[in-house]
Amino acid sequence: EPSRKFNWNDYLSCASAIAASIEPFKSIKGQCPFPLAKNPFKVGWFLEAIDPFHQSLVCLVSVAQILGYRLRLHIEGYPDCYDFWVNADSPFIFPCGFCESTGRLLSPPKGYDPVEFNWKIYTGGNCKKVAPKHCFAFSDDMNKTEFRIGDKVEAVDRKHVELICAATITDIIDDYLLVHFDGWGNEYDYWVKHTSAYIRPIGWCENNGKDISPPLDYNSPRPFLWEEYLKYCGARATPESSFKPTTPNFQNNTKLEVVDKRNSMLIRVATIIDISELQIKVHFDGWRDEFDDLFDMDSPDLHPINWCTKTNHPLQAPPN
Ligand code: MLZ
Repeated sequence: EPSRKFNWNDYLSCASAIAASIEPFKSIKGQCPFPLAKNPFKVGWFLEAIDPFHQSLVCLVSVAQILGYRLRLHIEGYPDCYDFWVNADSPFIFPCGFCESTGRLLSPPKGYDPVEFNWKIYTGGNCKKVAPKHCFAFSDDMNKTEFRIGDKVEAVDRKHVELICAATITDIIDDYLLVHFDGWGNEYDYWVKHTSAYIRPIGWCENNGKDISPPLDYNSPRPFLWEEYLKYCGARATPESSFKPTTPNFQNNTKLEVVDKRNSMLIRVATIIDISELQIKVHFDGWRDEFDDLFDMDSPDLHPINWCTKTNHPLQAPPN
């Protein structure tokens, strides 16, 4: 059991290293970066979740595995290779019936028609149960932001962070926004907190001397002119005053606990080795540099030291 043997105090003093401050984690996870409650979920329970591979979709999932405060979710009707891990307080998981009661279309298990599919029949015909509502961190579906669905913004493409593109807010849940890139497929869509530095008001690129990626499907005059495009779409730009971009203040050369994306079940001892405007680069202690990995600043897979111990999750100690 690597988690029992590994002791952060000894490790930090031996390496004369310092732990990452918990401040940046607060700006990602909220006031308390360490969960106060136990993981309330049980293996086999059904719930609804944002599909991490196609974030505009909410799909029916079941809990396949529980590890400390994390869950491995299985997308019903799809192979296990699409299983994914979330924290139990993820804002992107919902009780069964969420889509139905909020006017969204649930993505059904493979082979079912999205309109005909009835989650009650599907989950009732099985010995699994639906996860009770009190398990979920999300409280309601209210828009807690000044953004409106249909608003135009400039947004960073998470898959190509060097690009800032014309985008539309296509859904809102609580204080999270769904970003869609105009003219592009939904594989680039992502959810982001409304205070994120990934979204900017229109005109931001121009004011900051950066090129904007124009909408793909718009025969734009060169250079791309937002004013004309807004008129063409009949859309509103979110007012600049509604943006409150915050950047977590991570520090170089500090230690933390990080999910290994090559095997997301594992959380490893790691060091921040580079910080850019939107991402941090992490080195996994004891591993070769080729395993260094980039994480978005708001990634739910970055944790302060002792997160694993406090949440009863194994921590992979650096190999000797
Ligand atoms: N080179 C890539 C860039 C895609 C950028 C999409 N931005 C929303 C391509 O052309 O596929």
